[in-house]
Amino acid sequence: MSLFNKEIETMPLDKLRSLQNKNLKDKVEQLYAKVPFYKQLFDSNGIAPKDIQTVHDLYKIPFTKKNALRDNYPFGLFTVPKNEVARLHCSSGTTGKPIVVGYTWHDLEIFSEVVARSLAAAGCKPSMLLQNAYGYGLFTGGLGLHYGAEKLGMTVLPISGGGTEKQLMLMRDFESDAICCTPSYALTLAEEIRKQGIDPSSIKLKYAILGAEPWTEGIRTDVEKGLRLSASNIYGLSEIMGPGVSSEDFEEKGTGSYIWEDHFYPEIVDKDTGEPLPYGSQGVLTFTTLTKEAMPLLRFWTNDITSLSYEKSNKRTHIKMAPIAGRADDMLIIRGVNLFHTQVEAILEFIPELSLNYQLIVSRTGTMDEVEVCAEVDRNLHEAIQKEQDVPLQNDRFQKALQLLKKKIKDDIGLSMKITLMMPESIPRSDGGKLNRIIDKRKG
Ligand code: ADP
Ligand code: K
Repeated sequence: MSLFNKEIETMPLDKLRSLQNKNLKDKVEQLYAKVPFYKQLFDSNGIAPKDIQTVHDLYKIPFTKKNALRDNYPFGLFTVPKNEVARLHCSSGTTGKPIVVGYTWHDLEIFSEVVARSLAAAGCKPSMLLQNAYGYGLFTGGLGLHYGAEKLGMTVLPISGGGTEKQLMLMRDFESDAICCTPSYALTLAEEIRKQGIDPSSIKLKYAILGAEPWTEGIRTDVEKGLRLSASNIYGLSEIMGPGVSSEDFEEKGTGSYIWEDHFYPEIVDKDTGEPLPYGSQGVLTFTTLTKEAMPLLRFWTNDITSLSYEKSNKRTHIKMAPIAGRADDMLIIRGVNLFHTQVEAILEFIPELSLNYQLIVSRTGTMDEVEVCAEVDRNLHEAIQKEQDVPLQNDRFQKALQLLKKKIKDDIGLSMKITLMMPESIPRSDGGKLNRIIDKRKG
């Protein structure tokens, strides 16, 4: 099947645009009338709702950034009174108060619809059993995947994140067909299966739907090999809806994730100037919600860095986004060079002596910023070498890998980094949620 809503997912672009434009006009009028923040934004910038006729007029509207949600905490951006809100979620604010988002019943319907489309795109079918290892609670992941899977007609195991032993037991006993979690937690599960010597054929998983943090092709390979399944990306954020804003098709893996653009209109803009960028250019992703009722947002600045393209899509007409390189606010600036941890990850993928378990440690001596890459060596090779050598990390093969990593980082990224080889299992793993790959010691 793979397409959950064929009519919408394959709608000709001109028809899709008309639908978007019609909904956009309604949304703008509604926001102007009901949300003081937007009325003020329009008035103070000399924009009237009638100035926004099509998605091509969006550039006239200033961005809505995260601070707008903080300033209007908790319900100031809602278009409806609290008693008309069916559900509230929060996303982890970095400081103090969280970001609050609200959904009407209709919003929850749409949330389920886009997640159902995403699961179908990832290969899931009605009647399959989904082990939902996304966190349940204020985080949008758990409940978001849950209702989407039910809408598709799947059976849901609401196990939530963590509890690896139990995950592995129920996965085998219930013969789960699919699992959703963070990519780093999928790696944890794969590693445990190996370590415990669990017979891989006792695991029936066919599909993994992974998201909530950036990941690269190397991780996909490790997860797919370790769990013997097909792993696809799912992307989203609370402010716009939650997971299911975009998703990969399992038969078109590696060509980007379809954005369900009948509901979420994307733009890519320059991270410094905010200027709209053409398809293919990398910049900050923004979304305008076209159908959301409780808390619609115009040109919401996600801070996520990616690019958009129509070219490679074939099954569906909707636009695709490239994998997220990172969040603009997680981007390290080291001696004038911009750095995302995914860039180091993408290099590690091609060095078989090294695993994808790594951490970047950023520190400052005097005025110089330094990055140290702590890279765990490949476990199998380490085991093999250990039989002949007391200090396997000193082995030539590992030392050559270290030099290669150093050189590739210098060539590809333009930075000299200190490389420290680490023993297998010495770097922290995901215990159920997102994994922090960067330790910034400059922040005290
Ligand atoms: P929180 O902020 O509490 O972690 P959110 O779910 O709102 O909760 O986080 C959304 C953010 O997570 C996105 O803006 C993006 O940075 C990241 N994210 C979500 N899915 C993916 C994905 N598939 N790939 C890369 N990053 C992702
Ligand atoms: K590798």
